[in-house]
Amino acid sequence: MKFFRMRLILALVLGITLVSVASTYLEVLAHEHALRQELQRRTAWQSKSMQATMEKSLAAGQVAGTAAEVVQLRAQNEALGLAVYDLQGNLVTAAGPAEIYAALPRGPLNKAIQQGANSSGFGHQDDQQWLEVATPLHVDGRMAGALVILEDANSIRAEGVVAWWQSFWHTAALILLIVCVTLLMVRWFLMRPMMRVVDRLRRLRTGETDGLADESMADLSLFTPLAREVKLMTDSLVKARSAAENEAKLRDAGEHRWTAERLAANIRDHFGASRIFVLSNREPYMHVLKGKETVCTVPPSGLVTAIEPVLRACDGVWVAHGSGSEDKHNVDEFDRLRVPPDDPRYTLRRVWLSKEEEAGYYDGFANEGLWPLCHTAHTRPIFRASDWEWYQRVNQKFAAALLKEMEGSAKPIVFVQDYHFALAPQLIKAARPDARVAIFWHIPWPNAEAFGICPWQAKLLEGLLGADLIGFHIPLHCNNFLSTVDRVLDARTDREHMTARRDGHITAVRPYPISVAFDGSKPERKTPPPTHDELLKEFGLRCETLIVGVDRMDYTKGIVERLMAVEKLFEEHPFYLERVTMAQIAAPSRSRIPSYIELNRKVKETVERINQRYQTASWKPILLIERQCSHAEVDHWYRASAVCLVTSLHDGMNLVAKEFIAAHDDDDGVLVLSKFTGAATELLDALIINPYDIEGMATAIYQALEMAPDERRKRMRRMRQYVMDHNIYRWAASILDDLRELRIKNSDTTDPTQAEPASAAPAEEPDTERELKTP
Ligand code: ADQ
Repeated sequence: MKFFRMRLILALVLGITLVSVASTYLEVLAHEHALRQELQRRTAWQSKSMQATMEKSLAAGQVAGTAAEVVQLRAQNEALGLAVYDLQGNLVTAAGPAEIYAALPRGPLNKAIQQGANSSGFGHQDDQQWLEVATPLHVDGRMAGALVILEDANSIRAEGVVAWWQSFWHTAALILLIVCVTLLMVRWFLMRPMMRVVDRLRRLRTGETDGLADESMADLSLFTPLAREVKLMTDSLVKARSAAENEAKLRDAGEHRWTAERLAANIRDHFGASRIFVLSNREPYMHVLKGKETVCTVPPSGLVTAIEPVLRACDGVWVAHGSGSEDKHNVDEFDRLRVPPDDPRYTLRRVWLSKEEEAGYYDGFANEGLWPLCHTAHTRPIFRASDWEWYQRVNQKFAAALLKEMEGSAKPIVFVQDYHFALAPQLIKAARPDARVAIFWHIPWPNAEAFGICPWQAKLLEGLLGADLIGFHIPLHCNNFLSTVDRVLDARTDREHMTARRDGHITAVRPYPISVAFDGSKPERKTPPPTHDELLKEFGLRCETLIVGVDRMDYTKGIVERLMAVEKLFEEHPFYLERVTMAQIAAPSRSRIPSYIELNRKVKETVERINQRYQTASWKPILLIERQCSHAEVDHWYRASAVCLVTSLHDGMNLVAKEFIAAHDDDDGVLVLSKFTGAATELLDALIINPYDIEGMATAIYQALEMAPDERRKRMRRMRQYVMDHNIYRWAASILDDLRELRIKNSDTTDPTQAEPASAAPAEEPDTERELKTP
């Protein structure tokens, strides 16, 4: 450090001195030049003023008179010397130092006589410097000689010396100032942040990681890229260390809980060279404008949480719709980008959709047709032939993009997501029979009669049966699916082994209840989570107990029914007035679709009506927050709420129920859960309700509010343990393990790049043979 400082000081002294000397030299030169010009101009002017007098004196022809004139003029003008020469250059008379006249260069004099014009030049002898100005003299219009004036030029040199001294002191002061400021800056802006980085790295090395990830790196902002790298490295090392500790604890306790790390290790160990490809409508990273800046956001989605560790572990490819406003500006020429942006581990391939494609495939067929078809929520599905056309085309488009990405990958694993891509499994399998294809259907599958409403049900089933494995949340949906296959297609289903066989191809149908990323590790919190008072302060409200509902604004979620149940609670138990508030956090969803616009209106109208009926100046029965919140915000609302209401009219699983449980690390809180959710089959300690029964719901909310603390804790602990043991990592691992366990003749024996389409295999011969582990 000392050596660095010495070198820095030396470099500063040398640098500043060099610059100062060079600039002073040029400055003095310029100043002297200006002074010389000024002296020349002044002397020439004096000479001109004496010229007439001297010419008159010469014309008189009396040397004595001329000499007297010279003496007088020299005295008047305070000149160093004054002399008159004849035409031959001989001195006629002079006043001033004789030794100078003896040494005077003849150049200016000769030039003046020969050219008949003023001439000048500087000269010096010993310490004396002078300016010599020779002016021609005429008598009767003819050249008669020259007048030479000598001016003292010593002052010019003296001024130069003064300038050098000034520069010296100036430079010295500057060096002192700059060295001090630089040393201070080095200390404040370089050494201090560096010492912090060193301290962080030391703490990482020695395992003192408490609160390390939360510490701000703001004072490293001068070195933004370095700060970012250090922050990322710290975060990932802290995570890795805590994951390793967690794993060790689990091993020690003989537990086999799934974690992101265990999932990643499982994928790496078992999938070998096989690459994993995911197809979903929603992308895991989205580029959007925030103010004037482009930011990369992660949509809050359980799916992203589940699939990310898988793709990260095996450097897979995720094909999805590029729906962010800035997405197109953030891909390469093949519409790909490496993600996560800060720590690239896998490839995101974006597929672009036109407005018509989005309207027909997404809004139309998927969300106005299949969504209400699969949810028994009494909203009539709308099937338009044009939407079906778009749905087919878009499925082909995504399948083509996926197949392109799969080129050159041996025995690829394909994991298709949701009801947006029912046709993709068949399209993919036909082109790449060596691929293992699974699809997970995130919404319910209704009974065969209900599904029969869809005019293209056979095509949808054929598309799905292209997959080797179809996953639903619960066994009921699997059974409904197999019944639909039985009823619609010429296929053989096997309820014992849960398979459907068609054209020699067997598809396994299994339940995989989806879950949340909860592995029991303590949430990283810089400060204690906000209380309900702190959360309500922003809205100018107060209450004693908070109830929460978190949903996409969707008619399947039973939001209006829930609001009516809360109203009923206040009607029947006015004690809760001004004591209990229900916060409904509703993320806008599918807002171009008429049934969603209508729901939005109805929810607002109901909230206003109930609030007008009961609200006071600082309390409201219902607080409606209509926006998409960050995961952390949602987590704060869960944590601050004593009761969570999940009242879906029909729901595949419902992740909100599990998120509420995961958030309550205080082991407190009551979940009121609709019996029409997949979650109700797992979370047996919730208060199970029928959302169509408003009174029953109100009673359950009352029970939740009145439940004894011990009872609440007992139930919550049991549910937390269940969700921890059945988390999202277990979900992903089960599906991928089952898919791996399938023994597909094509993929096990054929060179994948040479693989024949499935349809080319003889129909009678069993070309697939499977054994599935029990999930
Ligand atoms: P969804 O119908 O979207 O999912 P759900 O499972 O409840 O329903 O998941 C909603 C997610 O969105 C949750 O993670 C929740 O935190 C988040 N969310 C809701 N409102 C939000 C808000 N205002 N701000 C921020 N985040 C919000 C479909 C099926 C479900 C199935 C899932 C997963 O309909 O049945 O459970 O897929 O398979």
